[in-house]
Amino acid sequence: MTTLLITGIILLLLAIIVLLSILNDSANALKSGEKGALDRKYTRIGQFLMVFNIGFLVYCFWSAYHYKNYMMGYGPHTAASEHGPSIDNLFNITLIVTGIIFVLTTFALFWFSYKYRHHEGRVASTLSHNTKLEIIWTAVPALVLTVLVVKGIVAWNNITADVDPQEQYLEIDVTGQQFLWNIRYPGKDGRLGAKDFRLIKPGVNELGQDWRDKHNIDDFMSDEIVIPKGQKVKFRIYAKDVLHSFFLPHFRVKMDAVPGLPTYFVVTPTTTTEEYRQRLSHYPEYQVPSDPEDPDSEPLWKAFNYELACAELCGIGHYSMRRVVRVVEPEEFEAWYNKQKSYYLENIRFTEDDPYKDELLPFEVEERKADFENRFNKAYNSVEEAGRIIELRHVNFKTGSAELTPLSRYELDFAAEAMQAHPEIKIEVGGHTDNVGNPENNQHLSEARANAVKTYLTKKGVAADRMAAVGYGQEKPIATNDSAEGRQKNRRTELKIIK
Ligand SMILES: [Cu+2]
Repeated sequence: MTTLLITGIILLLLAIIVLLSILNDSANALKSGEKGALDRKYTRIGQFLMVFNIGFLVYCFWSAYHYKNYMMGYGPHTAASEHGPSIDNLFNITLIVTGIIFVLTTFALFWFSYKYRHHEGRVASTLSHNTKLEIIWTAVPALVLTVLVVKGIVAWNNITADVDPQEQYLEIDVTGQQFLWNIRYPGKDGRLGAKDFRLIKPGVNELGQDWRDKHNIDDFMSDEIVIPKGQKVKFRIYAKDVLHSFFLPHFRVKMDAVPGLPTYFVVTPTTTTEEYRQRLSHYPEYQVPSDPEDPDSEPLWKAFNYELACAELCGIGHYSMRRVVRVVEPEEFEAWYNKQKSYYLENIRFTEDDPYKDELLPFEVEERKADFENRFNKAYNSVEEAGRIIELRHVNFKTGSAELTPLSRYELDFAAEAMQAHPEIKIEVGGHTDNVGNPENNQHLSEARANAVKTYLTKKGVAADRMAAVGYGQEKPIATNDSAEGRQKNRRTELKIIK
C-alpha cells in the first residue's frame, strides 16, 4: 500500500514539474512578443494532458492488477459462503460497467481539452438545446442503472430469503455494544432463550436473558464465532446502544445492528478456516512473516483468521469490535459445542439473580436422587458399622439456627422414600457442628438440627419410632476446623442405618 501511495505521489509531482516548465517556456515566449506563441503554448499543454491521461489510466489498471490478490473476490479471496459468489458477481458487473464509462469519460475529457484548445481566430460554437442529446444522456444511464439495480434486488432477495422452520439451521445471537460483540449460542435444545431489555444487568445479565424461560438454561456465551462448514447459520443481530454493523467480509455478510430493531442474516459457510489458509499459502503475498517486526513469526497465510468486524463508526473504541470467526468441520464443531458451559448454570444458578434459587430444576433433582440412592444402597449393603453412614450433602440450615434451608427438602424427600422402601430399617439422625463458638451451644444446636430433620421425615410419613435424633456437637469432626472449607465439612447431618 505504501508503495502504491509513494508511486502515485511521485507521478503527480512529475506532472506538476512538467506543467510548470511548459508554463515557464510559454511565458518567456509570450514576453518576447513572438507571433503564435499562445497557440503553441496551448498545443503543448493539450499534448501534455493527453500523455498524463494515458499515464493515469495505466497507473490505475496496473495498481488494480498488482494488488488483486489482496482484494475480496480476487486471487485467493473468493467468497467463503454459499451466497458469496452472487455478491461478487454483482460487484464485477458493476465494476465492468462503471470501468468502461470511467475510461471513456476520462479519454473524452482530455481529448476535448486538446482538440478544442485555444486557436487564434477560432470561436466556440453555441449549442443552446438539443432534444436528441438530452434523451440519449438521460435514457442510457437510466437503462444501465435499472439493469444494475434490478439484478441487485434479485440477488438480495435470494440471499435474504428466510429459513424454512422445518430446515436444520443453527441460530446464533450477536449483540453489538460499545465496544464489543456478545455472542450467544443456543444450548443442546437448539433454541435461544427469551430476552427482555428491562432485565439487562451490567456484568451479570448483559443480554437481559429471562431466566424463567427454560430455553435460557443451556444457552452459552462465546468469545469467538465457531460454525460448522456446510451448516446454514442464522445470525440474529441486535444492538444495545448505538448503531453497529455486523460485517463478515470473507462471507460477504453485512447487516446493520440497530437498537430496538432486530435484524438477521442467513449464511452457509463453504470453506473452513484451514482450507482458506491453504488457499492463501499458494500466493507469494502471504509467505511474508505475519508480524512485520519479527522475521521469525509464522507466515501470513498460517496466521489467517476470518473475522467479524463492526462496519459502523460507533465511537472511540470502534476499532476494537473484532471477533475471530472459525469455520470448522462438523465433527470438530460438535466437539467444541459439547465443551461449552451454560452461562446460567455457571454464573447465575443459586445467586441472587436466579428466580429458581430456592428450588431444583428437574434434571438437578434427577442427578441428586441418583446420587443419594447410590450412596444409600451402598450403606444399606455395608457390613461394617462405619460404612452404614450416609452424609446428607444437600441438607443445610440457616446460620446459627435449626431452620432448614428451602433446598434441603429434596434430599430429605429421597431419604423418606428410601425409609419407606425399606420398612425393616431404623435410622439415627446425627447432627454435627464445627468448633466455632461455645461447645455447649454447639451441642444444643446439633441436637436441634437432628430433631429438625427427624420432624421433617415424620411429616413425610416415616414413623417417629424408627428414628433417633442425636446431637454430637463439635465432638466428631471429619476435617480440620482450621480452614473455612474444613469447618464447612464438619457442619453436617448424617443418617446411620440400624438394622
Ligand atoms: Cu460498533
